[in-house]
Amino acid sequence: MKNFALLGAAGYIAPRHLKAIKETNNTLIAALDKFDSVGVMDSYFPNADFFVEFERFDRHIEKLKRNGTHLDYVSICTPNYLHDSHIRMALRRGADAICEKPLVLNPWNIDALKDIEKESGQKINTILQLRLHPSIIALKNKVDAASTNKKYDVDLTYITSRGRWYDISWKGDESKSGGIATNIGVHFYDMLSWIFGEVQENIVHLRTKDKASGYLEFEKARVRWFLSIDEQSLPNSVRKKGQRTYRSITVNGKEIEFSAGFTDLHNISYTEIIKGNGFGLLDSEDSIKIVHDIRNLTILKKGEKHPFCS
Ligand code: NAD
Ligand code: HP7
Repeated sequence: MKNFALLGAAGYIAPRHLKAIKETNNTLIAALDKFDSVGVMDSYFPNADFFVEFERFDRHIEKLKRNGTHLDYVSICTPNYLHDSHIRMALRRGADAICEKPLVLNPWNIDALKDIEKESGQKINTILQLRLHPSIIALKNKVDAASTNKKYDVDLTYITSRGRWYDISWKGDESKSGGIATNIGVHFYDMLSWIFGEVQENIVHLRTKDKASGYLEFEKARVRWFLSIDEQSLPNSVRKKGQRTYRSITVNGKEIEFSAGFTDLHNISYTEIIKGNGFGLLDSEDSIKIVHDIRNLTILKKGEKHPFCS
């Protein structure tokens, strides 16, 4: 049984980590959050210690260490811009890190983490759960096995409506979240580069607070992509059903069904991490470079636009 600590325990994603720690038969010994609404811990680890101040949390971890309790993993569910700092804290305490995506906001942050990983001998893992989705694995296997040199034509539409709160929270602040392409799109840029190889061209056609769209060319695919958190972007047929999320990938015109089956991917991520098969710094490099470029590229009016991008 491994000992875990959790940072960001009061947030939206923390319960998926609590569940994964429990369902992989491990234990949570301590948790930290600046916000004290963490009653959810009772459903998983009522005996874990909880702190709202970093210094008290740190002192507690130090005390446990002196008393012979080793901290194996620190799970990091805090806002994106704090990840690298919280990863360093974990590694300095002799624990491996399990950090939510995006691991960091900029490519050079990864270089700095490589140094600390080497110095400490600990491992930095991240959550890239789309790589564990059965439909996505099937698509990768098909592309790997294909003998054609012809590039696939891919359209990716990712609409996941958010209310007004999003813009007020840290997620709406580009300096903290990286903006929507970084905070939400990073999943599909990672998936695309994992399946279709290195990026050859990256063009941005639209970049606002609630929408982004562009064209990415990979070794094996030409991708028109559209991402939105505005419910007005939903196709009418989807909105009529009362659905607020629409995720679609077509490959050479054929739909790949991947909207379902997201719920237990954190459990699978934890199982693989504990076996030593977690995704790490090298796995994150391509998608972090893509999102960094998307944030900084000049917006082009012309080119191969996604049909939803007017
Ligand atoms: P959230 O805002 O709901 O939760 C973040 C929590 O961190 C809050 O409770 C906040 O009080 C706490 N926090 C902020 N600063 C802190 C600090 N210095 N020390 C301790 N706690 C602090 O956000 P969320 O949606 O839970 O996102 C958390 C992370 O998970 C982000 O990196 C996000 O990108 C990622 N995430 C991933 C997925 C996924 O599908 N893999 C889904 C949602 C969020
Ligand atoms: N929701 C909340 O109540 N609070 C939140 O903070 C977020 C959502 P999905 P996930 O928005 O930050 C995706 O779209 O898949 C509600 C990204 N992950 O299925 O869980 C929401 O209003 C993730 O990387 O959300 O998370 C819906 O009602 C990104 O950080 C419901 O939860 C996160 O959005 C489900 O919403 C975000 C993927 O796209 C795989």
